[in-house]
Amino acid sequence: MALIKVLYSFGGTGKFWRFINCSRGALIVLEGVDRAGKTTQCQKLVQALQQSGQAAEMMRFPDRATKIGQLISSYLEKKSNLEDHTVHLLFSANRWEMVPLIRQKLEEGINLVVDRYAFSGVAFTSAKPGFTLEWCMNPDMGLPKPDLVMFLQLNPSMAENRGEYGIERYETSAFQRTVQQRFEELMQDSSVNWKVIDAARTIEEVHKDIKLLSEDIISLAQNQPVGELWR
Ligand code: ADP
Ligand code: FDM
Ligand code: MG
Repeated sequence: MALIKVLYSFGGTGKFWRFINCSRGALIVLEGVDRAGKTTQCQKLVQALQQSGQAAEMMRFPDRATKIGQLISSYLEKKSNLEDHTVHLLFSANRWEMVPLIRQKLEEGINLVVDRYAFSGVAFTSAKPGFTLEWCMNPDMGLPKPDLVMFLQLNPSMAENRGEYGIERYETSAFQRTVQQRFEELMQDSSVNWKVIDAARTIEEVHKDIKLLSEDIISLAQNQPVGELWR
């Protein structure tokens, strides 16, 4: 009876066990150019982890639901214009506003699968004229550091074959090619745990690799503190 009460106060056996175990969730990020398959793979990974009994939730950036996210969304939809530095800082602020929630979920033992993070922030803004990588990285320094960043590698011409680009800002092949180059520069940084995934294969083949890498990092991250990005 006492045990049932304890389990009830923890909201279930999963949370109770994680409390006893003191293990945290892993922060897993998927990056890549548009159409590389990030959203598809994030959804499949969360589903697969949940099916194997692991707590997992998806997050995406920009998170268009917040007030800052609404400003960003309107900019991306070309309903409003924002000065380039300003919108870069808004994208970063949109990540910082989620940090308390990210930390809370990780502490609760929930694995977070994130569709884009600061790397998209830097790659997209630094693809504009007059922006250095260094300037773009600054506002995101100190964010919770992902335990693993999987870069879905897809030749921009193959990405174009996956359907017409939409009408949002940045959805042109010339811009996407520059974004790809900036991602390649970011991947030279060995302080981040980058893994390059060949995204030109079938959805299932790509998923298999992503799932294996994620399971490994979930075990590794359990007993390590969350790091600080680019610090
Ligand atoms: P992203 O989030 O990176 O922009 P999506 O996951 O939205 O990419 O996928 C873009 C389009 O390509 C969707 O129509 C999706 O069904 C399709 N797609 C995703 N992965 C693959 C794949 N491995 N092979 C072929 N088509 C894919
Ligand atoms: N994007 C995304 C940025 O320019 N900066 C950022 O920090 C982030 C997270 O927003 F064009 C761009 C990348 C892409 C758009 O599109 C978001 P999706 O389809 O919601 O991922
Ligand atoms: Mg997407």
